[in-house]
Order: sequence, then C-alpha cells, then structure tokens
Amino acid sequence: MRMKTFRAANSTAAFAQVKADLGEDAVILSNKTITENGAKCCEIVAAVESTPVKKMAATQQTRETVIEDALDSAVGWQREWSQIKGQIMQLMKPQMDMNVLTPRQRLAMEYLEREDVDGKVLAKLFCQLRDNERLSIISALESLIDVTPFKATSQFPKIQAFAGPGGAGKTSSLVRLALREKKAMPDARICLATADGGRGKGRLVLKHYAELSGLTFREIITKEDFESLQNEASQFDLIFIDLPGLPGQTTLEEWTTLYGLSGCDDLAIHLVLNPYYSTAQFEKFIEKYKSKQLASVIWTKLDEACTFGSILNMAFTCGLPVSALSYGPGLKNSIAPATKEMIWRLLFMRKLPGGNIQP
Ligand SMILES: Nc1nc2c(ncn2[C@@H]2O[C@H](COP(=O)(O)OP(=O)(O)OP(=O)(O)O)[C@@H](O)[C@H]2O)c(=O)[nH]1
Ligand SMILES: [Mg+2]
Repeated sequence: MRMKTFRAANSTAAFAQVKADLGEDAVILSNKTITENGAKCCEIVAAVESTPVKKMAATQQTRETVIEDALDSAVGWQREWSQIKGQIMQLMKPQMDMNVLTPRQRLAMEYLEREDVDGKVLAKLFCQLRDNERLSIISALESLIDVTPFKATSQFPKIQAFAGPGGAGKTSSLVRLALREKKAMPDARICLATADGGRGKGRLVLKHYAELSGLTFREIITKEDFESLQNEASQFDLIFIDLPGLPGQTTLEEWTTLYGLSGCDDLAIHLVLNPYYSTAQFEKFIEKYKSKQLASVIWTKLDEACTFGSILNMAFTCGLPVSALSYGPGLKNSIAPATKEMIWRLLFMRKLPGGNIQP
C-alpha cells in the first residue's frame, strides 16, 4: 500500500491533489484542518494499493522474481495483508461517509452491514457506489460474486469431490446432487464413492442410495483404491467422492496428496459450508481447505441461518463461485444449483431457494 499526505488551502484543492496523484481508487485515511506557517490548511492522508508489477515474459524471469511471485501469491502473506487491510478498514470506517451516496444506495449499504457483510466488502461497494450515483447495489454486487450452477453439463470435470468441516452437509449434498443428475439423465453412469474411512453413517447412506437408484458404489480406503477408481473412470459419466471431515490440523492438500487425488486433473473439489460460522472460523477454513482443485462453494443449512452476508464475504475473499444452495434436512426439494437471483433473494429478502422466508 502506498500512503501519502496532501496539503492544500482548502479541502477541494486537497482532494483534487489526491485524485491527480493516486487516482480514483485512493482511500482517505484521514482528513483534518491544520495550521501551517500560521495559516489554516487542509491535510489529507490517502492511500492506494501498490500498482501490481507487470508479469515478465517467462524468459525474463530470474529465480528471484519467481520466488517473489510465489511469495506474493502465498496464502500466509495474503492473510497478513488482509489483516493489515482489516486495520485500515477500522481507520477508514469514519471516512466512509454514507451521506455521499444516494438514499437508495445508503439504505442498501446499511442493510448489508446488518446482514453481516464484512467491512472490506462494504468498502469495495462504497467506492463503486460513490463513483457512480446511478449504480444500483445489485450491479455493484455483480462483480463481487460468481455463480456456476451445479450441473453435470457445466464446466466441472468428471470427478466431483465434496470437502468441508464435519457435519457441514457433505454426504447429503453429494447424494442430492447425484440423484438430481440421475433424474435429469437417466442413462448416465454415475458412481458414488466414499473416502470417509468407514467412520460412520455417511458410508451407509451413500451405499443405500447407490443401490436404490442404480448407481455404482465404491470405497476409497487407500491410495490404491483411488488409483483403481481412476482406472475404471472411463466406465462412468460422473464420479462423486465423499471426503471425510479432516481431523485436527490436517489440511485438504495434505489429505489429497496422501490419497493421490491432488495429481488428478479430472477432479474438482466443492467446499461445503454453513453460513453461520464466525469470521475467525471462516478464515481458519480458508487456510485449511485451500487447494488448486477447489472449484466452488456449496452453502448448506441455509434454513438454519438468520443472515447470509458470509456468502458474499467468502466469494470476495476466495473468489470461488457458488455452485449449489441447500435449504432443508431432507433429501427431496432441499438443494438447488445456485443462481445469482437466489443469492440476491437470500441477501435482501432472506428468502430461501425453496420459497420460505427466514425469520
Ligand atoms: N436443516 C438442514 N440440515 C441439513 C442440510 N444439509 C444437511 N443437513 C443435515 O445435517 C446433518 C449432517 O449432514 P451430513 O451430510 O451427514 O454432513 P457431513 O458433512 O457429511 O458430515 P460428516 O461426514 O459427519 O462430516 C444431517 O442430519 C443432514 O440431514 C440443510 O441444508 N439444512
Ligand atoms: Mg458425511
């Protein structure tokens, strides 16, 4: 972040200097009247994110630049950066003068704040709205969240694995989405595989629904089991894998490396989450489940939540699209491939995809 102090005879002139020097995206950290050489003047401290260094052609890259790039994109560093940003947010909050927005934009921002939308998301929205009084909140949100509706025909690869915290709804989401696909394409050859280590109910649920619905059932207990599943992959149109809730400090990457999933190009992992974890908990999950193979977030237990800001916060932090929304404990009519419309209804009306309104 580049920070700079500007002084001018009045605030209009000082703001003009900020804009000319740091551009439209500058954030105002402080704005006060000071006395300089006996005369009153306006002092503004403003900052912008440093301009990203242009990527060099591969041939121009030295070992140092490669390492620097790698460090820049490492999650640990991003987290540190996000903590600094968090503190700047606190400083900035009084500067987010809602009065510069139109009444409609202001109402929407206040509403989102009550819905537990993070300060950094609000700041991004504020800057977009401040710069364009005609911009509606939905248009501003559009760029902050992506959606890839969960369908076999979407861009996901053949093998779909479901990861996430214990009890998040991994097995139920997998079964419900697999049954939807089977219903939509009765001839599809679908395999349900459990990697849950036979720990409990999940394995039986999967086996039961596979048998009931004419799907193949497989168990992954060792790395070799996953290899065999890959060897027979050509026999299936779709393979769904139920991953276990990871114990203690084990990360998803460690687990997928151990079981040979990390080297599989034809695999996408969906992160199953509930919207009511705390901010700290979400940060922990981001760290634990980070993986190049993560393709989407599936939000479950929406029917048990009272705010939905975390859907937006997570999309903003991770950049992962939302693929499905689950809103009931049963297997029928309780999951839907996500659409942006559904997310707007959840955020602004607390309306579940099934139509019920959350109190
Ligand atoms: N209310 C509600 N309950 C849900 C939803 N999705 C799943 N559940 C319930 O949550 C409980 C746990 O779901 P599972 O699918 O077994 O969760 P899991 O992540 O596979 O759990 P583990 O394998 O034990 O880590 C079950 O009782 C489900 O019926 C949902 O959208 N709403
Ligand atoms: Mg399970």
